[in-house]
Parts: sequence; C-alpha cells; structure tokens
Amino acid sequence: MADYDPAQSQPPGYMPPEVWTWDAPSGGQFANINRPVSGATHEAALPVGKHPIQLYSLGTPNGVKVTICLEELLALGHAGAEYDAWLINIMGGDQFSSGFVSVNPNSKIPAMVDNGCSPPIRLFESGSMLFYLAEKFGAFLPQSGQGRAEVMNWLMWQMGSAPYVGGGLGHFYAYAPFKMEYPINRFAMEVKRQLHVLDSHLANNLYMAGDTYSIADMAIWPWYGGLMREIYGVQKFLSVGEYVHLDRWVDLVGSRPAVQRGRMVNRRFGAPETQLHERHDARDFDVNRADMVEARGGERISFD
Ligand SMILES: N[C@@H](CCC(=O)N[C@@H](CS)C(=O)NCC(=O)O)C(=O)O
Repeated sequence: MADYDPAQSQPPGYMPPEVWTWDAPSGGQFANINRPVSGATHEAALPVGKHPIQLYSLGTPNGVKVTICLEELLALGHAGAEYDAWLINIMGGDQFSSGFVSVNPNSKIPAMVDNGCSPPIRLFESGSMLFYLAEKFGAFLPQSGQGRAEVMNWLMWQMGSAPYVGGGLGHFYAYAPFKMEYPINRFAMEVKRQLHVLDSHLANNLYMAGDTYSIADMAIWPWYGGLMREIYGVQKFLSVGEYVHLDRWVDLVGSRPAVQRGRMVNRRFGAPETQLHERHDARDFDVNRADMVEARGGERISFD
C-alpha cells in the first residue's frame, strides 16, 4: 500500500491484517444479521397460501418493487397475478430459515415462488421477478426492439446502481456506528451523480423508457423516489430540490393507485394506516391495515 499513513486511518493506526477474520461484530444497525457465510441457520418451512404466486418479503424499496408490479398487473385485469405476501422479519433472521434459503440462497428479501407452474418456479433478485412477471403476463415490457432494450437498460441500471445508495451512502450516513468523512463523501458524490443521470434523462422522457410506464419505473421509483422524499433523512444533505425533472416523475409514478397499494404491502414502519403487514386478498387493503388490526386488538380478518 504505497503512500499510506496509518496515522490517518480510522481508527488511527489501523492496518488491514494480511488475512481478514470475523472476530467481532462490525457495529451499526443490522450488525446482528451480517455474517461472512451463507446458508440456513435453522429449520423452518415457508408458509403457503391459496394463490399461485407466493411472495416472501418486507416493505423495503427492494420488496416494494415487486408488490407494485403485482398490484399494477391486477389493476390491468390479470387475475393470475393474485398473490399471498408473507412478512419476512429480516432483523429477526427469517431470511436464514431453511425454507427461505431454498428459495433464495442469497438470504435477502424479496423471494417468490410461482406455484402455478409444474414444477414450481423459484425467483430471487427483485429485477428477476419484475422481468419474470412482465414476461408471464405480457405487460409493462415491450415485446421487442428499442423499447424493450430501453426498459432492460434501465432495469439493469437500477439493480447495479442502488447498492451505492443503500449499502453505500445509506449505510455510512445513517447506519454506521460513527460518522466517517471519506466514505460519506465518496458515496454522496456517486449518489448525486446517479440522481443527475435520472434527472437529465427525465428532462426529455415522460417515463424511464420513454412514453410508456414500465417495469423500469417500478424498479427505480422505490429507491430514488424514496431518496427524493424520505429515506435516510438525507434529502437536505443531497440538495434533492435540484432535480426538478426527477421530482416531476416521482409525483407522477407515486400518484398511481397501484403504486400506493404496493408500497403498503409488507410495510413495517411509518404510520400504521400506511402498513398492510400481510396481503392474501385484495380486500385486505380495506380491513387489515395495521391501524385497523390494532383497533380490533390484533385480530386479522381472513377471507379463506
Ligand atoms: N439485489 C437484491 C437486494 C435485496 C436486499 O438487499 N434485501 C435486503 C432488504 S432491502 C435484505 O433482505 N437484507 C437482509 C440481510 O441482508 O440479511 C434484490 O434487489 O432483490
């Protein structure tokens, strides 16, 4: 390591050892679920509901991409997109159950199973789920040509870029056990660059892939709409008011009823009336919101 002064390290004097070992929790929020190995920690089967599509998730931006897509498909009249959305408590380690790991060896929400196929099809990675659903129902993704390529360009852009937002800036700005200037500056720069990419593109395009709403919008909105409005309390720090075209699109997509429904599903934070912990029936939105279940002393109404 040339030109390296350990006195400038954090903590001062730190030098990476020749071989890294896992001898202490890293600290910060989520430290209890971080491990350097994969695989199940305990035996537990996943629940299975009455619909072909089973979603195992949580209302984070990665989870919300998929519930928005399912709600949009249902709004278009695709009854085959009816789904059961089960809550996965990632802070409690549900993603390390044997059942979950058999669907997603990467132990991250969202995970999905399509039991409407024989044998059932497992899906992990939110981008893979959006693509699968778009293909299955022939919606929100043009069949061929430049339109299809453009949707896939932006879908892949989102999957590659968002880790800098969450794992990078979000981690160091909001979750790390103390503030560090170097990584915060590095990731603030990168995230502002990404916001500028979106803003410049949306200056000349109604939606991400042109005139038509697509799975690219569904992938990008939960992360970058969240960044523009609420997540990490980072809006002033990033001067998000600069991105006026992105701001226009955030409102446009956010005003869609299916988007508003999708972002409630599996949500475990915010006002209780914005949370629908599990979704097994379209009527759950009317009777099983967290505020309603709470008012009934915890009783959930079942439509089985
Ligand atoms: N690239 C994955 C990312 C999924 C992901 O990072 N999920 C987080 C919540 S947003 C998770 O499950 N974390 C639990 C853990 O790391 O153990 C996707 O888009 O599906």
